[in-house]
Amino acid sequence: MRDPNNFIPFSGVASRVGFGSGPGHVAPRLPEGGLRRAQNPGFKMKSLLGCALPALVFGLAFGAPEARAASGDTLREVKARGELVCGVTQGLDGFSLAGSDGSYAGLDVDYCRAVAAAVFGDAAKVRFRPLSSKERFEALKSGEVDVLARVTTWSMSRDTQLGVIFAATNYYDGQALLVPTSLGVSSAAELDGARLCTNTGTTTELNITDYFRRNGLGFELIAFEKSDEAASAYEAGRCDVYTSDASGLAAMRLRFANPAEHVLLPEIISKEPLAPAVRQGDEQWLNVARWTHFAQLNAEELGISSENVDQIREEQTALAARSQGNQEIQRLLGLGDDFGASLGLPKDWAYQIVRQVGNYGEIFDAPHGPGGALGLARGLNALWTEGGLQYGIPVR
Ligand SMILES: N[C@@H](CCC(=O)N[C@@H](CS)C(=O)NCC(=O)O)C(=O)O
Repeated sequence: MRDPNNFIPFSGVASRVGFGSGPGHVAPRLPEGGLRRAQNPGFKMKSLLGCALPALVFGLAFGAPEARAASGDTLREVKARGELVCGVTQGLDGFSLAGSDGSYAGLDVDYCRAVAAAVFGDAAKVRFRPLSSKERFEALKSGEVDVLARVTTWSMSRDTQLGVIFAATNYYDGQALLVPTSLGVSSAAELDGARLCTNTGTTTELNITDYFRRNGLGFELIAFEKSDEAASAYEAGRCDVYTSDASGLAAMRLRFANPAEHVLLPEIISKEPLAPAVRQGDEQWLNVARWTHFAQLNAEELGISSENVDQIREEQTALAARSQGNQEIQRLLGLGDDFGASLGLPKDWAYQIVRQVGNYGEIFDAPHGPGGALGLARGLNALWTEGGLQYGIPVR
C-alpha cells in the first residue's frame, strides 16, 4: 500500500496520532455506535440515481463514437483560429486556477501554454475553458476544446470508448480519503456505513464503490457536479468522507476554514494517471499533445530550463557548426535535424516550450504548480533517473 503522505505531505498529517474533537469542532453526524450504520454493503438508490445513471446515459451517448477529426484537422483549425482552446477545471489550485485578473495558472495550464508555444511560438495564444468533470469529454469530442488538460485519469474505457485518446501522463496520482480529525478514524477499514462525498462523472465514484464493496463495507455515496459543492457538503458535516485524487484533496483542503482539522487516511485506493487528452482520429495532433510533455521532460533530463536555455542554445549552435557538442540537446532545441516538421510545427517548437514555459520540473514547482501551491513532493512524478515514473521518450 502506498503512503498518501508521499502524495500529499500535509503538515497536519503528524497530528493524526491522538486526534479527537477539540473545542470549536463541528463533529460530523455519526450514528449511534460509530459508523456501522448501513449493515448491507452496497450503495443506496439515491447514489445510483445521482451517479451511476448519468454515467450509464453518458456511456450510451458516447459509446462507439465516430472519429470526428482527420489527421491534421485540429492543427489546421487551431492555426486558423489563432489560438488554442484548452479545457481545464473550474478551479483547482496546483492544476488550473483562475486569478482575479482572469489569468490562469497551474500544471495543466502550463501544459496548455506549452502546446501554444509549440504551435505559435507564443505561450499566450491559449484560451482556457473551465469544464466540470461531467461535461469534459463531450466538450472535447464536439470540438469545443482542442485539448482537455483537466486532471483527467487515463483509463481503458475512456481511451477506447469515448472518441478521445490520451497523450501522456502529466501527473501520476492516486485516490485518497479525507476525513475530519474529529471523526476519530485512522483507517478506511473503520468507515463502514460512512457517507462519502465526491464528484459526478469521475473515476473517483467508481473506485470508491469498488473499494467499499471489496472490503465488505456499507456506504452512502453523495456525488456533486461541482467540487466546491462536494467540499462544502463535506465541510458542513453532510458527509463523513471527502474522496478524490490525492492532489485534488490537497487543493480543496487548503480552502477549508481549518485545514488542520482534516486528515488523509493512509490508504491510496487507486491509480490515477492524470493525462491530457485529444480527439481520436487526428494522430498529428495527438503527437503534438504527446511530444509537448516529452519535450518538457527531455529538457529537465538534460538540465535545460527556461533560465539557461538561451545560453545553452547559443553554445550548442557554435558547437553544432563544428559538428561538436551534445546532439541530444541540439536535436531538442532544433539545432540538428528538423523534428518539428513531422509534427506540423516550426523547427524550434521545443525551444519555444522551454524558453516560454519551462521544463517539467519548473512547471511542477511553479507557484501554482503542485509543488508550489500544494507543497507536494515529486514522488511518482520525479524523473525516472530520480526513482520516479516521468520518462522523456527520446527525440531522435
Ligand atoms: N481524476 C478523476 C477526478 C477528476 C476530478 O473531477 N477532480 C475534481 C476533484 S479534485 C476536480 O476536478 N475538481 C475541480 C473542478 O471540478 O473543477 C477523473 O478523471 O475522473
